[in-house]
Amino acid sequence: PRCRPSGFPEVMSVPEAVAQKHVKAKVCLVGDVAVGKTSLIKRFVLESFEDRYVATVGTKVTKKTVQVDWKGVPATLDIMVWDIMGEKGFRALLRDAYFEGAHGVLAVCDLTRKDTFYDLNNWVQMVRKQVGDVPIVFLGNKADLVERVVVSPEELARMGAILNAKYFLTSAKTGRNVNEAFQILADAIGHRGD
Ligand code: G3D
Ligand code: MG
Repeated sequence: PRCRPSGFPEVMSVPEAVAQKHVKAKVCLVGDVAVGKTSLIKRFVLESFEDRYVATVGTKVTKKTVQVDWKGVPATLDIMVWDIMGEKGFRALLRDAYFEGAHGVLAVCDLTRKDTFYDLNNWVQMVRKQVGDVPIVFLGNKADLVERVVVSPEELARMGAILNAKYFLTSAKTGRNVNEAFQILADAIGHRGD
C-alpha cells in the first residue's frame, strides 16, 4: 500500500484546481451600424477576421471562457457575448431582452467616423437606463486605418472619464487590444462578483 503520513485524511490531497469556481456573465456589445461589433466578437471568440460584411440578424450569442479573479478568488468565467444589429433606435421590445441581466458592456465606435464617437454617449445613457451601473468599456475600433482616423485617444479618454468607462484603441482586423479589452471588462465584472 502507498505510504501516507498518518493524520492526513485522503480528502486533503485533492488538488485545489478541481474545486475552482466556475461562473458565467452576460456581455453586450453596443454601438452604431458597421463600427465593427460583429468583427470584434469574431476576433475574440474565433480568432479570425473576414473582410466580407456579415450583418447580424436580430441578436446572436456566442461563448468564450477566460480566467478572472472573482471577488479575489481565481475563477473560470464563461462570457456569453451578445451581438445586435446596431440600428439607432432599435426596437424597445428587443432592447429590453437584449440588455436583460447584462453584467457588462462594450461600447464601440469607429475611429474613422466622428458621429459614431458622439453616439457613444447615447448608447451609455441607454445602457444605464436598462441595466444600471454595470462596467462599461469603450472601444475605438478600426485603429489599423491610421490615415483615416479622426477620433483622437484624448477625446476617447475624456469621454471615458466623464462617463466612467475605460477605453481601448482596437482593431478587429489586426487583433490589436481585442483580448485585452474583453479581459479588462471580465476583470471588472469579476471584481464586483454578482
Ligand atoms: P457591426 O457589427 O458593428 O455592424 P461589422 O460591424 O463587424 O459588421 O463591420 C462593418 C465593416 O467594418 C466590415 O467591412 C468590417 O470588415 C469592417 N471592420 C470591422 N472592424 C474593422 C477593423 O478593425 N478594421 C478595419 N479596417 N475594418 C473593420 P465591410 O467593408 O464589409 O463593410
Ligand atoms: Mg454586426
